[in-house]
This record gives sequence, structure tokens and C-alpha cells, in this order.
Amino acid sequence: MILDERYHNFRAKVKDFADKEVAPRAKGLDQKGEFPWDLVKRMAELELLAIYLPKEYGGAGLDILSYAIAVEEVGRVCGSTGIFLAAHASLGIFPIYFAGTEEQKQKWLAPLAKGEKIGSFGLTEPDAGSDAAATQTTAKLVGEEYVVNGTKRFITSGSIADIIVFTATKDPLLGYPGISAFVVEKGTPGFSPGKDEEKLGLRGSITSELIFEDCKIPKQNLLGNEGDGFKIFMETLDGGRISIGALALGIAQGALDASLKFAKENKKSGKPLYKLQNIQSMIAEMATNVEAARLLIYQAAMLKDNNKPFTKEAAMAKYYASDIGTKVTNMAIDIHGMLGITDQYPVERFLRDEKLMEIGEGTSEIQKIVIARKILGK
Ligand code: COS
Repeated sequence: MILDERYHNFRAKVKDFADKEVAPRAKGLDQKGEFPWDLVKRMAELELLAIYLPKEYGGAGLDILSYAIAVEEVGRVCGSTGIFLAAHASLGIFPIYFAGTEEQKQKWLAPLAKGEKIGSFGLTEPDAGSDAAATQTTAKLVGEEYVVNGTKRFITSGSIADIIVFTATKDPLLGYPGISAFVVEKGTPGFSPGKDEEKLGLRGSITSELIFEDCKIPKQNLLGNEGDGFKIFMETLDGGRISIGALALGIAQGALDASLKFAKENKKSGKPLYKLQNIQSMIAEMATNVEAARLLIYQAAMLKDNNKPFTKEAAMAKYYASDIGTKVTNMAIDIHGMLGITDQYPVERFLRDEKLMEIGEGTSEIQKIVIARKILGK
């Protein structure tokens, strides 16, 4: 795809960081289930934590396409660091930027952009995953405070986050119009992290429960108006799906790169692997899938950057990139043979990390619903 030179320069900067600083850590983070605090600090120094946020709020003042490129490049070497970046920038920062008052933006965005605080997004609950409108967590206004009760689940960076945007309803019977969006800060009495999940992949990232027990949140922490929560979160997820697509793309590119290296360095019956037709066929298929995913993701990013509708395109990008991502990482293992399932090569990690891309921020089935409704005019 032909991109302006500034995107090539930006990619080169992120690629250099990813190759030199993130790649050497990726295997250890995965194996030890260790969160990369040092890399968060470096990403803050490189202005990668809030790429699209205007400079007045502490961001890099770039755009969504640059942000997608950054997630892709980091994800190419480490899915765990990539998902942290995507969750922090798309889910932690965006709803405040999108729906916050000037005062709320001034208070919360700069510390998030500078990495002094970690952001997170609490939507999913034990009984409200794909059906986001089924939120059971309640927020009742008592005087000047909302009293919140409920549990959130599978929240990226949940237990380490300082600033968490979450949904709660006035009454679960009201459906989506009852849902509002709030910010809770770490240390607020009645708010505590529950357990962190042990996961198949993305093991260097944190996925937690969040528990609210009579947690009192000041009225000033409401984002937008009461009842706006569902739409704020849907708009946030539209953008988040671009970044999850970019992460799926990055991981797939990493698997393709590893396969090319392996095919060049190894032989079968004395013949270099890359000269075998079936290996060439697999490489061609993988490369075509990766390039097609890239086009869809960049298209969605450019639409958002140009203030055009992009809900359908973001859903297509996320659906397609995660779908081919799982396929491409699987093929990468096939190219490596038995070695591919050992920890001597990164491709087994890529497959484990890639699987989440089909599930998080809306499953593939949800993306298909979003796409079909847009096409059919619902
Ligand atoms: N942007 C803005 N508004 C949106 C929107 C979007 N992308 N999608 C829906 N809305 C609005 C609709 O326009 C509707 O408002 P009106 O009644 O004023 O027209 C309202 O929100 C309800 O929409 P809808 O009836 O489509 O809601 P559904 O309950 O049918 O749910 C899906 C829609 C399935 C798309 C939604 O629940 C969803 O995305 N679920 C997946 C959640 C998810 O991704 N979870 C991942 C975990 S969070 S990391």
C-alpha cells in the first residue's frame, strides 16, 4: 500500500524499538507471565502510549493510522506488549477523550499519555460479554455520589490500572438506555481487583476481575450524560477493533517473517525448504492474507482519521485480520514442523497470542452481526 513518507518514518522508529527492545523480552514475558513495566516506561518516552491524542492532552498529536502501525509493529514481536498498548490507548484513553468534559480530560488524559497512570476499560461481566447491553453492575445516585455494585471480568490491565472507565446501569431491566459510563480511580474505597486469569496466550499481559462493593464514585466521574454509556462504549469499541485488527496483523506478520527465516535456513532431504513448492504455496497464501488484512485495517484507520463512518470497516478489519491471523500462525507452525510447537521458535507463542484476537473486543460472530446490520441497513 502506498503511504506517505511520514508513515514510513514513523514505522521505522517503532520497528527499531520493537526489534531492539521488545523482541528480546517477548519469550521471557510469555514464559514467566511477567508484565513489562520497563517497556511501558520506554513507550511513554517514545510517545507511543497516546499516539493519536492531541499534544494539548499529552499525546503525540499523530493519527489513528500511525497508532495502528505502532500496534502492528509492537505486536509483530510481542503480543503481550501489543495488547497492553492497544488496551491503554484505545480503551483506557479514548472514552475520556471522546466523552469527557474539558475538566475530566485535563485531569485524566495527561497522566495516561505519559504512562504515569495505566488505563483500562470495564465492560465485560460474568453475564454480559457479547451482549454488552446486559450489564448487571448497578450505579445508583445517592446525593452527590453514585454507589456502584457488581463485578467486571476479563479486563485487560484491570488489576494494575489506575484509571478505569466502566459501565454500570441504573436498573438492569432498562436495557442499554439505563447504562452510563464512569471513571473509577485505583484506591477508591469499595473498589478492588479480583483474580488475574491464567491464559493460553498474551501471558505477559494482565486480565483481571474488578469488584465493586458499595463503591462511592463522585458525580463528577460520570462520562457524558446518564444513559450515554452504551453508545460511548460502542464508539470506543469501533476504534478498539482497528487496534485489535492491527495487533492480529502484527502477530501474523511476525509468524510470516519467522517462517521465511526458517525456510531459508533449513533443508529437507538436502534441499532448502524455501525451494519446495508446497512451502512456497504456503508462504504465498500467508503473505497475501497478511497484505489483505493490512489494507482493511489501514482503510478503517483512514476513514476514522477523516471523520467518515468506519464501524463496518473496523468490524471487517478485525474479523478478517483475526481470522487469517489464526490461519497464518497455524501455517507457520506447519512450516516449522515439530520444531514449531517447541519454545525454540516463536511461532507457537504467536498462535497462542493470536487466538485471543478472534475473541476480545467482540468475537468474530459479533463482528459479523455488526457488518451484516450495516450492509442490511439496520
Ligand atoms: N456507535 C454508536 N452507537 C451505536 C453503535 C456504534 N458502533 N452500535 C450501536 N449503537 C447504538 C444504536 O444506534 C442504538 O441506539 P438507538 O436506539 O438510539 O438507535 C443503541 O446503540 C443500541 O444498539 P443495538 O440495538 O444495535 O444494540 P444491541 O444490544 O443489539 O447490541 C452489539 C449490538 C451486538 C453490536 C453490541 O452488543 C456489541 O458490540 N457487543 C459486543 C461487545 C464487545 O465487543 N465486547 C468485548 C468486550 S469489551 S473489550
